[in-house]
Amino acid sequence: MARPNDEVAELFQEYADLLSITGGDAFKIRSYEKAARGIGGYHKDVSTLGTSELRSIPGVGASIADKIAEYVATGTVAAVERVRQKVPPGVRRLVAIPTLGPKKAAALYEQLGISSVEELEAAIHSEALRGLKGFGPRTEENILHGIRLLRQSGERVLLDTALGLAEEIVAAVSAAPGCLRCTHAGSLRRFRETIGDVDVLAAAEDSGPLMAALRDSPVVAEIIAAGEKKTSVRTTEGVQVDLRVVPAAAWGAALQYFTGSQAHNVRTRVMAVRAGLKLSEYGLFDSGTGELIVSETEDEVYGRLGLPWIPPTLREDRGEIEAGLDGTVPRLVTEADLRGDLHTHTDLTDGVGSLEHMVDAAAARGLEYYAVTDHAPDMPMQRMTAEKMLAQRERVRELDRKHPGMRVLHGTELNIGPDGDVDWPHAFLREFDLCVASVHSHFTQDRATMTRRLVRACENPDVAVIGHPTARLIGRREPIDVDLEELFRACARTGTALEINAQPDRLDLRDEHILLAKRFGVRFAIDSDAHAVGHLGFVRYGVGTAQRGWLTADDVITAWPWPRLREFLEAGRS
Ligand code: DGT
Ligand code: CA
Ligand code: CA
Ligand code: ZN
Repeated sequence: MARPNDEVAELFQEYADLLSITGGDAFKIRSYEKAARGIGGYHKDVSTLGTSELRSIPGVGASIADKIAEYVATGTVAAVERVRQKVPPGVRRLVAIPTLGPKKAAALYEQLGISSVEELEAAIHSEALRGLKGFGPRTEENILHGIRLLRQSGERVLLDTALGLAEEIVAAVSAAPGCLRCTHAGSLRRFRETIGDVDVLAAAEDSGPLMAALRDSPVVAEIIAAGEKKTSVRTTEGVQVDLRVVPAAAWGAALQYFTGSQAHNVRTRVMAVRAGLKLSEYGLFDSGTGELIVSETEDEVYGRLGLPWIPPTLREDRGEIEAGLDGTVPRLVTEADLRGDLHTHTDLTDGVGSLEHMVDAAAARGLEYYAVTDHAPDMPMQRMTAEKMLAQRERVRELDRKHPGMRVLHGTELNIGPDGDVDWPHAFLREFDLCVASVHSHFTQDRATMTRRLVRACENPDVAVIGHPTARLIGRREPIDVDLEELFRACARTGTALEINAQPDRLDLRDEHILLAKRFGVRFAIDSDAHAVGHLGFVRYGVGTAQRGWLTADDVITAWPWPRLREFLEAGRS
């Protein structure tokens, strides 16, 4: 996704929060929130659009289009700056606490003068919030929990933020004179779900121009350290980036070293020693003569250690070394293996793309099948009805005819109720091509109740996929408490797939749980859960996560050809 869109979306969301803190008009607040979603999900870079085209973005009218143009031209929006002046930065930070929100933040500031997370914590402990309207003991507990979550997610950023940043920096460094190679390494190359800092590696004889290219990048806010071998900077978004430059002859060894993980590297270093070699950040050396062994590729490095090349997503010391020695490293599922997407939304519910637009974009990605799965009625704010669903189905059937190369499926995302029931009766559900079912409420049930609830959903013959199975939001909401092994057994027994939801703030199921589920014989659906055209590409994060769970294309139903998937769906229903 284009970065200017993200910047503008974030700015408008901040504006909505600020307006809400300062008691702004509710309609205006909602319209900026809606515009933020529309812009964030829009498929074209807003900095390249004229005002009339800006107005065709969902949620963008004349005045918002002007503000986008103002931002593109000047880098700021005067109206946002004005309201920023009125609210201390500490109060804005309060809004970032999960479950707090702008209204409560405003009340805390106005009535108690609380203007930082630390002050809020102290106020709760000294019971200063007691008697404040809308703040019971339960709220206090939620706020403290929210503060803990905020601190846990700490300085780590989500995959899409880190990857967007890395791509921008790799492009800038690659364009510098004398740059022979450049790529990102570290946890980002391993597709860990959150990224501490972004590691970029380059090869050149002379590192000077490459380091300069990084320092001069417009995303850099601060230079932490500038050396000949390594430069560290902090970006405007607060992310640290380390650039290391090595000679081309050491590229393979350096890339292997800086990709990590540390646990994996400990294993490879020991193997090197046993082979009479020394493997370090400076290269691969003969430990007798101290001579640098030319190792321009990782392939050569692993080869010297008696191993096949190991995919970065496996490098966590979770058995990949043993598999390498045995010759049993799996052929991992790749993005090119994916044939379809089984969980997506449109503007009929909370998406921002129209049905036609979403389907066209899916076809342009070359998908073989694509399911539209808008929310079901038990999620009240979506205002879904059976009539709307049936009307959408007609349009889906038409689009299916319009795209002979792609099967357009009509599905829905059901809500798994507190007892495991779903929205509609069987007679209505069986007319869908498939149903995804997800937990969207009652997140805090005890483990036994939650487990029974999910197992019942699996046992429902119309439910083909459990969406975002643990319902976590990274850094914002804990996973539900469920007996995973019980759930995995139920999935395997009933032929229900578990989703690997590829939204970067979900990645749910996560890697370790995927590894475990696979042992129970569970199948997986890598889905974008797209709410906008620009989200369809999120599947790359789902694939990275699936790889970290050691999955092959055979484990992933969205990598299966349609006839095999159809059989799976039918078998689950009989
Ligand atoms: P992060 O940044 O916390 O998300 O995780 P990584 O894995 O990117 O860790 P980072 O940035 O500290 O270092 C990048 C890679 O460099 C790491 O995966 C392995 C390697 N590395 C860094 N420090 C050490 C070390 O002290 N020993 C070894 N063996 N490897 C290291
Ligand atoms: Ca790192
Ligand atoms: Ca680093
Ligand atoms: Zn959902």
